[in-house]
Amino acid sequence: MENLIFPADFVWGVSTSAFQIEGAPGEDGRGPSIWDGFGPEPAGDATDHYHRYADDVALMADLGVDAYRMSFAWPRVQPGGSGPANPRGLAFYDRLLDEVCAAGIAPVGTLYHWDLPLELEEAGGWLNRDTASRFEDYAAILADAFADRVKMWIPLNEPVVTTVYGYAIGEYAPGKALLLDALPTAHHQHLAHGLAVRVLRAAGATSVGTANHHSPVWPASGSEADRAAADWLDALLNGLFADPVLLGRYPEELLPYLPPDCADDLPVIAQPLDFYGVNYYEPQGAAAPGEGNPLPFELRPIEGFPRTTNHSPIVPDGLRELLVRFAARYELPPVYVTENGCSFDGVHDPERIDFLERHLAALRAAMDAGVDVRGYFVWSLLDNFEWSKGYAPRFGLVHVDYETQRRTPKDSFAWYRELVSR
Ligand code: GBH
Repeated sequence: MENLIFPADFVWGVSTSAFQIEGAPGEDGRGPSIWDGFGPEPAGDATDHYHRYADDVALMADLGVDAYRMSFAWPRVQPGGSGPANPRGLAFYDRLLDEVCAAGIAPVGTLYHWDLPLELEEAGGWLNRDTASRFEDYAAILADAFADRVKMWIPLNEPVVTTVYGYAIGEYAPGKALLLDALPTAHHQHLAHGLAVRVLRAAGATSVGTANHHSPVWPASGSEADRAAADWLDALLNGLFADPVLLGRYPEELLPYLPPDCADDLPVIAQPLDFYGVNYYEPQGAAAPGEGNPLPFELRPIEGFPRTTNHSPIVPDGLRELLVRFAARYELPPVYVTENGCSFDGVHDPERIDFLERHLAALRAAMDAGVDVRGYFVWSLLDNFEWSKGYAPRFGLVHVDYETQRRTPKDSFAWYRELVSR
């Protein structure tokens, strides 16, 4: 830890998302979302944060973090995804934000972390351009209600994951396997982002950014064909989600898969941001497509690194590589790592401490190379519902016993507390 020297005003935080922790699916008028009942293990009560939020804020106060990144559940705020706000849904976030602020912690609010109101999915979800307009209305409700307390705003979490896992391969809700026909969902999410940025600013929000998932893409070999495949996958996973926002254009090779008039929306999409939030977990391998593969690439696992219980290769330097590359390619606003973390079992979790330590050293190296990084958020405060993987992977600094909902801070919690207090 001694080597991890960060600026005095560096923002230390933790991240969560509504659906992964709240539970209380039918309470106070919350509508159904695409994730209710999706996947092999339903979320059910999750960590019951909806009722235990005060305990969880107390844990964060004890942890000593500067900021808390959470998300609002759209189906609590607008049960069917449109129309007037549900006052009881807003009241929960009102109580939560007051509690967070009273603890001296800055709330960072994500408007959308994947729990789309089911009614909107039935109308086409993110394949439907109109969902972006619905999102604009939703953003206006949250902006009016909470711009006085939320310090940093993030319209959408990881639109790449919605496009790829939700609509292209169907591992995540809504479970569509459209392959490259999923790409219009990227454009509609970008439009939703841009419309929300405008609405948030109009309501007085002074810090609006992103939480984009990015991965360095590594070719399986030095061959021309593998490198071309890696470039294509890089355009899909990184360029498609960063270029429109930061450069005001789409990667050339993806234009055939996007709505024909998408360029008209780029001025709304490319509004200047106050920060660029990056979620980093692991690099992605790519190789030239084999016989019969309709895609221009093939995914390859990254070999030669230790893995988490969720089978992610642990590659701390990928974070430095990614940030340095981004800073060279784009004129970035201040950067925040809005998520980074790992799944390991047990309350004694030296593996997580090692993971965080090494990723922070890589982050420090990126800063030494000139990248303007202002903060870092651990994914996650609590063990929680890990989407299609259910409750098996444990990402928390705090252990949750799902039988009793008892919270137990892990060794990594004590380690992070020490780090952020220096
Ligand atoms: C983040 O996604 C999410 O923002 C967060 O909600 C999540 O809990 C966290 O990572 C930890 O995973 O093998 O089909 O189950 C990171 C990107 C993309 C990583 C999908 C896991 C596995 C898909 N994620 N991937 S699957």
